[in-house]
Amino acid sequence: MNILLASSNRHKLKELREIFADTPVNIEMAQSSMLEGVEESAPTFVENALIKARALAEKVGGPALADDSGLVVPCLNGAPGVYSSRYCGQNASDAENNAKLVRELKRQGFSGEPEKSAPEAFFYCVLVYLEGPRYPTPLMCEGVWRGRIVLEPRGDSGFGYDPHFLPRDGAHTAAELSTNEKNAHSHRGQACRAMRSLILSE
Ligand code: ITT
Repeated sequence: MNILLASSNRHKLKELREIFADTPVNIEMAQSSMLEGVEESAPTFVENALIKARALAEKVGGPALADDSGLVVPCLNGAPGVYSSRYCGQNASDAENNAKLVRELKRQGFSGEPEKSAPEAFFYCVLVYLEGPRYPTPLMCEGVWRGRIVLEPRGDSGFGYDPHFLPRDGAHTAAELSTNEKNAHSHRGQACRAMRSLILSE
């Protein structure tokens, strides 16, 4: 069974594929032309995931999966939130977004010391699976991964804000974990395992 993912983020694809690896489900990335002009214009993750899944389902006339995710920092009023991939501007790199996150936290008075008083944050992920563009019951699964933001980046695996995210009760940032280790705890891992059960039980 092939499922098309409404995403151009190869890191997401890699993480999702690992979780579906021992199932008959094969996740394929949609061609970028299929998602041209799709605007993630809503203020919540779930609405944006539906926008992406529906746009792709309409394009292909069949099933589509979408992931909308991001980092939420309560002391920054929830930022970067749904703007996580474009926190420092439309085509911002991970490095630029991370630098802005550190700047904003320093502006709030955080110095990075001691680490246990680092600002709290969480990663959020919602996966939406639509059987078709007009199908009335999308499958929706979410995951939350709680931790703190360290001002000094550590590790070089993963993507996005991983080098600054220290999971609760963990000694390593998300970027110091292998994909398997990250998936075992992460927001995307949780959402994906729930979605895997739903799709396989259909
Ligand atoms: P698509 O919309 O094409 O799927 P995107 O990267 O723009 O790709 P989102 O709009 O869902 O996807 O934004 C996700 C951003 O949130 C991502 O670019 C990272 O900056 C951040 N993010 C989400 N999950 C993350 C993770 O596991 N580790 C680090 N950062 C993550």
